[in-house]
Amino acid sequence: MALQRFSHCSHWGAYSLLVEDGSVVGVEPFAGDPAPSPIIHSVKYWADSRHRIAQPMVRERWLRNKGPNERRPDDRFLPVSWDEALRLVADEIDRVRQTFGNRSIFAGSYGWTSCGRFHHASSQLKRLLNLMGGYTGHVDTYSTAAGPVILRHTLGDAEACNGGATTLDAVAEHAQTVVVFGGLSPRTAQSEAGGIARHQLETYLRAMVARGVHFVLISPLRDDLPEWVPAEWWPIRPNTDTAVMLGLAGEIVAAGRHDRDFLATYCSGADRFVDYLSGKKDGTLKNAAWAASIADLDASRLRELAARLVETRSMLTVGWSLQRADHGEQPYWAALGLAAVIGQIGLPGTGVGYGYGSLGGMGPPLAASNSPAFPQGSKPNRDFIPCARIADLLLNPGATFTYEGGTYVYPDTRLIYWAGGNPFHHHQDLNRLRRAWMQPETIIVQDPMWTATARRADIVLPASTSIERNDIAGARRSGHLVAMQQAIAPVGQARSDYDIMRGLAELLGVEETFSQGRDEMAWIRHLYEISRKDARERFDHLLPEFEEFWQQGVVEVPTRANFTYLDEFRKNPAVHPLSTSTGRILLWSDTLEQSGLEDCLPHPAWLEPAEWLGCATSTEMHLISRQPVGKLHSQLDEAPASEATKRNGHEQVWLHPDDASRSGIADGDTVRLWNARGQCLASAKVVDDIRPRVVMLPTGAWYDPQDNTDDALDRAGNPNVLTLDKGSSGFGQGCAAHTCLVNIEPYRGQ
Ligand SMILES: Nc1nc2c(c(=O)[nH]1)N[C@H]1C(S)=C(S)[C@@H](COP(=O)(O)OP(=O)(O)OC[C@H]3O[C@@H](n4cnc5c(=O)[nH]c(N)nc54)[C@H](O)[C@@H]3O)O[C@H]1N2
Ligand SMILES: Nc1nc2c(c(=O)[nH]1)N[C@H]1C(S)=C(S)[C@@H](COP(=O)(O)OP(=O)(O)OC[C@H]3O[C@@H](n4cnc5c(=O)[nH]c(N)nc54)[C@H](O)[C@@H]3O)O[C@H]1N2
Ligand SMILES: [Mo]
Repeated sequence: MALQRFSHCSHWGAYSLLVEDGSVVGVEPFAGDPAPSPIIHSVKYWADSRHRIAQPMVRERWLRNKGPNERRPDDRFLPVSWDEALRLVADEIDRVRQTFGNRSIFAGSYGWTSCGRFHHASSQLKRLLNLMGGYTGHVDTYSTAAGPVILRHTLGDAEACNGGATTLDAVAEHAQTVVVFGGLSPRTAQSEAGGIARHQLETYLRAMVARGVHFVLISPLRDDLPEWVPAEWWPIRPNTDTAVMLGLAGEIVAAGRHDRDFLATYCSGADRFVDYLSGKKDGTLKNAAWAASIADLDASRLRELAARLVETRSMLTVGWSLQRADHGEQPYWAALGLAAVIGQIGLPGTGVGYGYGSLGGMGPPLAASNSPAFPQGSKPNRDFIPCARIADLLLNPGATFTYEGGTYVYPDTRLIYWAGGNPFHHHQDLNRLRRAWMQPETIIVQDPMWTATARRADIVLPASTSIERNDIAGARRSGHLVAMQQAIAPVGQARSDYDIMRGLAELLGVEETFSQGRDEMAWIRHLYEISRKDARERFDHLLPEFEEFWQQGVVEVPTRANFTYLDEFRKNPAVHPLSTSTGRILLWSDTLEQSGLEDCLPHPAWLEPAEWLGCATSTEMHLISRQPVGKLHSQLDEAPASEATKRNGHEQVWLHPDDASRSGIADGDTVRLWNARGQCLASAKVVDDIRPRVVMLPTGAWYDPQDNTDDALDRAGNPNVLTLDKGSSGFGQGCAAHTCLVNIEPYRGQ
């Protein structure tokens, strides 16, 4: 049979799938992509993965005795027909909502699933459950929670950390100094939620390099900027950035070089913030020497940088990783405080921006017109948890928690339905999650793969992958819409997420409202037409007819280039106030003062994290569990791009030569990482480009514990057996994965 080409897209890029005899034989990047991700070549491994779920399955133990159970990954699963599986699921949804109420169904269902906007698994699930009276959901994400919560409060919205900050084209054109906290890394910029056709981070970085921008990289790892970017590297102690930001601000204030006009006109509470910096509040002067002692950096270079920040056009970039930590609100707020003291916010290419490069669409111009999204409908009940509080929810029904100034109660969860996410990859302290996971009566997982989560479900529904169905990609942080064409037949008995939900809707009596009578292609066309109409009406931008789009594969949508965040506010704060309590940037918060939280004070403040090198024993190391270079989270862990990053079947942990020799570890040794929460194996990679006393083990290896006990050794190297399951603070309740101390030693076992 002749070679066929299909347009397709994943979170890591747009490409053509080359298909022969029903199999994917090649993948070609979208011609318009200046830096395609190698991960596109992994997608063909979706089709013949040994992890595919062939047909619906039910845990035998649960069938015999429905209710809380141990959910051992080695329990027997029985194959059932789709009719039986859907009937079991529909009955459980109905039983739990009738007996315990809709809040006892947890369907936050966090996860990246596939990039198609129509078959988006959790949106499909939420649309169905909204028609059935609702569910308990989640707010914010694992990616960002502490950050957006504090920015909503202090800037009025979270735009500055969602892709709405000053665009990188403007930074490349205007900034003279760029201070990078965390990273501007093509590694993370490979991915974008909802797909990305053009990877542009390197283009902007090259433009900055060509203009001679002075870069300072403040990060425990040198490779957080490409090696071709000439930068000063300041190997900071993890989780101490807030002290550096406050110390820089304190130096500027002490030198009398702070922008008094900016602070008076655009900020509220600046005086009290300045009092904190000068030590009036707590007797400690926040200056370069103070910051250097906490962050273990050079005080004189901090002083020089403080001067440079006010003497040149300067931009502070703060990665998402910094707020995925204990007190993760603080570096975001402190960076805002520092930028306010410098006074360049709202001017072209300067000020502060968050999350550049954390995803591929963070920094490039945003789409201006509406992007396609499958409508979830409105949620009839308000119950929610902060995204990363899942184990707390299951372990503490009826307990209260605080969030964004309010106090709420954890519902009593009887049923979990998870579609398109892998909590046994993504959640912190997996042993704690394993214990919590025993509590619900029923757990349903919908995924193409036998993930660690699917193995711990009672009913397992095999979803097709995106290459086995049609869909559409396109998101706010993407300048394109991409036709995702079905390239191969569904594997085994897999069904699309829409077909599964539509089948359930039928059994639950809401099919007509759920489907609106549309099949897959009718929905995709419908979603495209909404975007097309908006582009035409609001931006005079003509997108082709649907047929032409579908044939063409990739089309461009209008975008907002050379954007300066807060320029209108800067020009006229009375006409364009912020949506904060005072209309200005909050450097002091009355709400936080009233709430009396000890872990989120009324002003940006240095607070010691629960675990950091400042409180470590002589052998403990700080673990950075960052995003993997060769895959997206746990997806396609077995494909070559991911396998290439492993050694001897283990994920590789990076450590400094000094630490390696002190611990008797040689490059390539199998090592054991452990702390009180768990232990895992990894292969040691000895590198110079990491701060001593820091180890880096990427996320994504498939959790593979030796047995089902608390001290089970995870053989794959999933860092979440080690990480801390704690909210960033009582305000943001964000994931604190980057706050974690571990021990490391050569592995002597078999
Ligand atoms: N230690 C530590 N932990 C972290 C982080 C960290 O920095 N450090 N980062 C966190 C962050 S930011 C995130 S976003 C999370 C990511 O965590 P997740 O989003 O849960 O990770 P994924 O592996 O992308 O899970 C997606 C799942 O969807 C399935 N899937 C793919 N396509 C489809 C489909 O079409 N339909 C259905 N139904 N399923 C599909 C995949 O097989 C996979 O099991 O991890 C978090 N965990
Ligand atoms: N290839 C690939 N790309 C991805 C993903 C993936 O799984 N694979 N996941 C995507 C997702 S969902 C997200 S949310 C983003 C996350 O994007 P980020 O949060 O930006 O990424 P991380 O890899 O967690 O961390 C980036 C760097 O932050 C540094 N860092 C960690 N802690 C600290 C600290 O306390 N201080 C300082 N100064 N630096 C610190 C580390 O050196 C690390 O290399 O990545 C996205 N991009
Ligand atoms: Mo994320």
